Amino acid sequence: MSTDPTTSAFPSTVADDSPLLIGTEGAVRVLTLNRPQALNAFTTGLLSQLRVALDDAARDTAVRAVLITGAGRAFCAGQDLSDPHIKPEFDEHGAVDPHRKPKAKDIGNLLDHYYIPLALRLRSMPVPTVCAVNGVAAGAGANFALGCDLVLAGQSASFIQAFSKIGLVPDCGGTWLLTRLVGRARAMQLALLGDKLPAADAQSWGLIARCVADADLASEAMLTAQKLAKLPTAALVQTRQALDASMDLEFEDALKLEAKLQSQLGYAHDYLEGAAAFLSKRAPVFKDR
Ligand code: T3D
Repeated sequence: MSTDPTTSAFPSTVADDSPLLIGTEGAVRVLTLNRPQALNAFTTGLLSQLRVALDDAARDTAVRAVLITGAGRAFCAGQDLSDPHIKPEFDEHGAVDPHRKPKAKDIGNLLDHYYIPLALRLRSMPVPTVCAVNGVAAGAGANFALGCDLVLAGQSASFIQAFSKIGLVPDCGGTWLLTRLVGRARAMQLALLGDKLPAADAQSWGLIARCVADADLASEAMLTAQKLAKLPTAALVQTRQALDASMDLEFEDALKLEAKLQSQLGYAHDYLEGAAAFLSKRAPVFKDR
């Protein structure tokens, strides 16, 4: 992965100074957060562009996997705290003026209008998603990464639930994701203390799929995305839905959901192709989405 703060490891079809770089390699759409001077922190502009880019990838039937990463030394430092949409009022010493009632800015509105639609869009993508975490992922940046289907991180990357340090609760799905990924005890430790969790520990805790050498991250993430792109997309996406749903289901209801999904998939091209290819000892060509 690139450590040059001005470049990305992947090609892009948009201007180099755009906050979101968009590229395509085969059937993989690559989205690169590109505000390296602010560690790719989310502005409302970047959040909007990201959502539009995910919508485009979802609509484009040639896209069979999405790979998301960051330019420069960080993946994403979460919400840009200098964004005028949320920046609190300070006095000249950088302190909130106790004599002046701060003008209220409802952070919940920011979540309603930007983060919630983005997190829902990511989690409902009709193709698998891979995140290549190339450096620190903090706050909403960490939870956006963890919302992807497969998360790979470079060995120098880290995950920080930075919210408690600024008086907030984990958002962008953090409360839901953390408890499911690492259990309540570790979720509480991450969320309350806000300490940095190195990528190797994130892997051993089960927070992410894999920690790889920094130099291998871009190629490993692309290899993973290309591999996913060749697999039966509809089955992969329904697997995501079934695994997520299973956390709230009784065992028997999970069995019934599996049967319902198999009923649908069993009539689809990809299953017929997969079974036929296996029996005739050839490679399958999947195309359902
Ligand atoms: O409105 C709401 O807040 C609701 C939404 C909440 C969602 C959230 O994501 S809340 C959490 C927001 N994020 C944070 O609190 C993390 C803040 N950043 C950090 O703690 C540190 O920057 C890191 C641990 C991520 C990295 O530390 P380090 O030492 O490697 O880098 P640095 O020197 O702190 O940062 C480098 C530059 O990026 C620096 O700018 P400068 O001084 O070189 O001009 C720094 O200000 C800028 N930067 C880093 N994080 C943010 C940021 N600028 C704006 N917003 C940021 N979040």
